[in-house]
Amino acid sequence: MTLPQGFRFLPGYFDRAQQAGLIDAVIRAAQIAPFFKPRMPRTGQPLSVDMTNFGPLGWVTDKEKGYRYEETHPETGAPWPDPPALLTQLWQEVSNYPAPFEACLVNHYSENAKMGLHIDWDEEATDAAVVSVSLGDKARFRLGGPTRKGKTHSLELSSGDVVVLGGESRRCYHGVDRIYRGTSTLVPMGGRLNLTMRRVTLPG
Ligand code: MD3
Ligand code: FE
Repeated sequence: MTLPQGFRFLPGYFDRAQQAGLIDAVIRAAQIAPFFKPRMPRTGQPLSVDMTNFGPLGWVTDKEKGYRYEETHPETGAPWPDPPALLTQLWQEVSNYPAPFEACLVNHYSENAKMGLHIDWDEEATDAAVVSVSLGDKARFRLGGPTRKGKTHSLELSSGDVVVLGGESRRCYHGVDRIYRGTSTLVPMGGRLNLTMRRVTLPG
């Protein structure tokens, strides 16, 4: 299978010191904006990851209102913390988008967490790439095509890797099948952190 157009894999983009700095920023942000348990629309079924966000907007989901972006934390009502400068810089370097990202979703995967195949489609600015940073334990990432059926491609994502999902890849199904426990010692609470930067509203 050939990878979709617009998909870029940048392994080892961040060195170990930068990875540690980003993890530290997440832990400090989580003191202001604690990790919350996202729940599926209607059923209220919990996702296996925990989440928080950086930036003017944050992605949230609950039983009552479903998937959406909000300016404030669902439990504290406070604005999301500012993103670390390194992420703003990364977006400028790789997104090729003329406006800054608005949301940086932080997913925490403990050893048994996974994310089923889905498409990210809650943004108006679907012309903007999604930029992802992996930190901590390795994960098996799966990338499919624009329909749920059809072939998928598996990729191991390691701490410090960056993935840019632009062009056609932005509309592709993807998910995380498994976490390889204990493959990194960088995350104090263990497991894997994934940061995804997204432009939500159309600029201008
Ligand atoms: C491909 N996160 O938060 S990041 C998500 O590792 C999400 O936590 C995964 O899927 C994770 O929505 C995968 C890579 C990624 C992010 C967004 C995409 C791949 C994507 C959007 C479209 C296509
Ligand atoms: Fe996604």
